[in-house]
Amino acid sequence: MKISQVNLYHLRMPLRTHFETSFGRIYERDCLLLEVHADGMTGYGECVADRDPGYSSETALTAWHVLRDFIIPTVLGKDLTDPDDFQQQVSHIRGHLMAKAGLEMALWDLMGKQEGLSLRQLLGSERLRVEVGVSVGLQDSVDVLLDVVAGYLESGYGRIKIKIKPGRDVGDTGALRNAYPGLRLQVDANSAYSLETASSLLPLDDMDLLLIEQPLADDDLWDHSRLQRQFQTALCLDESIISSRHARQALEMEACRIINIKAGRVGGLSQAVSIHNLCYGQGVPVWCGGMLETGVGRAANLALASLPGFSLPGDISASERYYLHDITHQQFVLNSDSTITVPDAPGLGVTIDRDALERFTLDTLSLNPE
Ligand code: OSB
Ligand code: MG
Repeated sequence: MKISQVNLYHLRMPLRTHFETSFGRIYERDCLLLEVHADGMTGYGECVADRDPGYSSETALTAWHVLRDFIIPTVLGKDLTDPDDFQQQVSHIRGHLMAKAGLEMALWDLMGKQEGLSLRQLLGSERLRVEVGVSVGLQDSVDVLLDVVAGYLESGYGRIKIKIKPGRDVGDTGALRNAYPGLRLQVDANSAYSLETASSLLPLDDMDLLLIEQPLADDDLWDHSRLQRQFQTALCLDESIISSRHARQALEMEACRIINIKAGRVGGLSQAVSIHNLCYGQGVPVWCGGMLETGVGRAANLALASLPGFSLPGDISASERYYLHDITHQQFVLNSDSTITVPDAPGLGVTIDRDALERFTLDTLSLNPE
């Protein structure tokens, strides 16, 4: 793949309803779209860094900077054999994993289009539909939460995740458990607790949860292992796992029993697959997390989640749960068995709605070889 041009788009997409986590509420979602030209073909990738450094230290603008000034200049005009070759070329750039993942996704799309294979086929997986759930943000009250969840159950979601934070944990979760005794339910704290304050979460251990996601800080594997010892319920790490090395170390120190895999967080689909392979080999369940992606990133998530080790439902909801208008022509819909069908066409299997793209674009930049 001889990279002849890369175009960057900074997008701001209005969410259908606001999304609130322990680090704040958003009404719109930023991301970058990468358009990579090589050998007369075009590949697309989504960089999931948001406007603010809440979930991650990266933002849409740090990713813009690092892509424009470091990552893209390294590969422009070069003939890359595959995504691993790309990772080698940019290995001197420390961190900025979401920025790297965005470009890597576009290379997967290009490679699939060149070879006439879908991303699912490139990754070698056979599952044609993947089980999904919905991630429900913090709501204004428990009553509103119960209403919102009732709506998603009505739509057919078979697994619910709710966001929690100190003061909005045991009460919200208990109310939901009482209302739906058999519901497949899990919670996500997005690092809102310390080892000391996390003792307030102990009542969750009797609420039959699938898992408790990322209670402590992202850089705190060790205290997660101390906390896991206090719980029967599996802890699941999201923010803390940024490579397959971290995954191995987290499992070795029993800091978690389940891992949430997000390609953006770990530097790309290739690293995401390595983490999957490590966990699959050890019988550790993984599932595919989400970053409120557009149709581009959602297509990649579906292909990733079709790998056999993804044994828990992913945070991959239907397009209409996120956006009134998405930037892909393809709209992902929920099947009646709480699954979404994995795209079939070459590469990511999506095409870009140029009118929608234009509508949501704040800034663009076109980079060409010198
Ligand atoms: O922690 O999983 C998270 C969204 C943005 C940032 C972090 C997280 C999330 C979600 C939403 O939970 C998952 C989705 O539906 O895309
Ligand atoms: Mg999470």
